[in-house]
Amino acid sequence: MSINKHNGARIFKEILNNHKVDLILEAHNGLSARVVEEANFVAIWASSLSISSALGLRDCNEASWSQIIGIAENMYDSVSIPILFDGDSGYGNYNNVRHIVKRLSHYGIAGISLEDKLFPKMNSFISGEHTLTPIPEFIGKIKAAHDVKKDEDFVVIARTEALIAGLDIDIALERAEAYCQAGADAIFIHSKKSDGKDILEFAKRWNHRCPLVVAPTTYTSLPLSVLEDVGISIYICANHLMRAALAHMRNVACQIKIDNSINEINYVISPLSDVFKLLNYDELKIAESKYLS
Ligand code: SPV
Ligand code: MG
Repeated sequence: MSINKHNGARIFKEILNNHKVDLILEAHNGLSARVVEEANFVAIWASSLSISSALGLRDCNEASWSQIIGIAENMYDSVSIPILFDGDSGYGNYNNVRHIVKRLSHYGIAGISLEDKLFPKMNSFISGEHTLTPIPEFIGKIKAAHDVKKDEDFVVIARTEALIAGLDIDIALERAEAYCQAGADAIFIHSKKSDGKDILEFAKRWNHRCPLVVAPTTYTSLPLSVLEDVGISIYICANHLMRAALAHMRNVACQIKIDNSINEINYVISPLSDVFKLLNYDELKIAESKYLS
């Protein structure tokens, strides 16, 4: 199926259900979204951590939902591939979820991931307590999202933070089962362990009941084929362009300061011609000949 702005949700649903694992990469603004598309990724993860960081804010709902959605809309306008929106814990209760999902699906965003933590939530890799939402309340959010979506194919992914909260795999499975019954299109099972063994055990016991989503930020050495075999459908590279930007910006800033000059730095940064190419300035010439002649 060809990709256009109008069938992103359908395409993303197919990616979710195609019985193979697909990598999707984080973007946090229009430019990074273009980079993800240019590199031929099938979809974009609109990461709360990366978008917040790019705003200079912490990933604990310091940025408002409207700020984050505004960035997701910028990204949508910049690319043609589907965007999966990281909706945190829904910015409140079922009613906040309704409000956000209406707006996302109206705009053409492909789907939302909702996590079973309290609002405001804290990034999963920050130590401390990660309190979970009671199951009935979270089920209400999943149902509310489906009830208001403007696109039949808009995807609702339920993320359980049970393992992040230090609870055992039985509890994670119990929550996943309840979310699946409530209509979640996939389960996002998250862990901060470095070997990924808990994810593999969860996935084996889940036994392909519905597609699984993971973000293996800490367990990077698990082979993709192993994850695919246990039913992982989406492998989120959750923060890598934001971290790449931070590392490179810092190097360039230090070098300019040391050199007191921008003469040498040109060789390690993108030429402006690259920026103009990526953002398709040539199209303006074609448009000018159409509209200004
Ligand atoms: C994000 O990228 O914002 C995520 C993944 O939700 S994590 O940072 O691991 O919580
Ligand atoms: Mg997040």
